[in-house]
Amino acid sequence: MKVFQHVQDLGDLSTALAEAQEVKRDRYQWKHLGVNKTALLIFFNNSLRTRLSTQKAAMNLGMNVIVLDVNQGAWKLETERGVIMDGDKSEHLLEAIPVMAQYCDIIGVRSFARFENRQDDYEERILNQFVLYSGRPVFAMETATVHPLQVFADLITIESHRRECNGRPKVVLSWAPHPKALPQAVPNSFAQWMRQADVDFVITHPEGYELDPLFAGNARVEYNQMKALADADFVYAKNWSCPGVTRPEDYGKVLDDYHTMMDWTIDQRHMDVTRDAHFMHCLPVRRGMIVTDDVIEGPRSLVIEEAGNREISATVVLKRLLESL
Ligand code: AN0
Ligand code: CP
Repeated sequence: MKVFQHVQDLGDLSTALAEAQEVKRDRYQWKHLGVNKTALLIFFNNSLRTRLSTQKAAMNLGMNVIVLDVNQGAWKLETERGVIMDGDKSEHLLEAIPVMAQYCDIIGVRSFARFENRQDDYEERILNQFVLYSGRPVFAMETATVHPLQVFADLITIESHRRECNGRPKVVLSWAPHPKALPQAVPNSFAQWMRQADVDFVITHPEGYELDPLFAGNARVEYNQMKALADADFVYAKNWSCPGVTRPEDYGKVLDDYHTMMDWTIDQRHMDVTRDAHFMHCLPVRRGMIVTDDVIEGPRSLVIEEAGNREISATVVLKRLLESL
């Protein structure tokens, strides 16, 4: 595997899930693979989980790790070609990428959607430049449109609770309110991966938040949140801004004042219509907006387990990338 961005990059998903189980059994068994190999983790945006779990995964595999926060300490990077660089940016990404590649064997990139131009975001212009100009295997640590390490961990989490469900699990991705515009990376990837998984998948969101069919395909959408949640086994809450599928001019916008959308916050009233569902969220989460304190703290909440499985998903992915060197 030279690039990790989409579910297809892993090949057969059940093989990858079996590999995750093998990692869980003993996460240090491939310690020899990464000896004298260096992972460079590049963050254009903040992170707690991705930063820590990916470093831990690299260490599990015996790798060295370098972490770079581009906006703190490095030169500000220009990403557009053809500009006269007379502003605050001292270096161009097109020099920075091959330079950074000199010092590592594998590169992870976190670069969120910028919401300036839908096409630039959905073409993954930043990630693709790393793929093109680094000559190294590259993996997404949440890019403009995807967050595969997160949803791989989420799927590992769902798999380990599958047996508690009565038959094929019903997994509901529910939009929830948030005061600021957030990317579509998590719901895009979640939809893409759930469509490949052995689950009954339903998406619920207010009208106007339709995910790009590139990721959601023909997944079932139920606009009535309570109807969607009925008999759910897993409730995966997440906010996302307008994907701009039907109205490109709304891309990246919060369509309604969040004060008017607080019915969508996952509280016990929502959980009561489910089949005693597990609550899931990728974190970080805003309590009182996305979910109430009692639900996230309750016995059915899986949020800490999901975060723990980030180390597992990252170990599988880095192992696959190391094997390709
Ligand atoms: C980010 C997002 O929604 O994409 C990261 C989630 C893993 N969340 C925030 O910026 C709060
Ligand atoms: N879930 C997740 O990716 O968290 P961070 O943004 O803290 O890395």
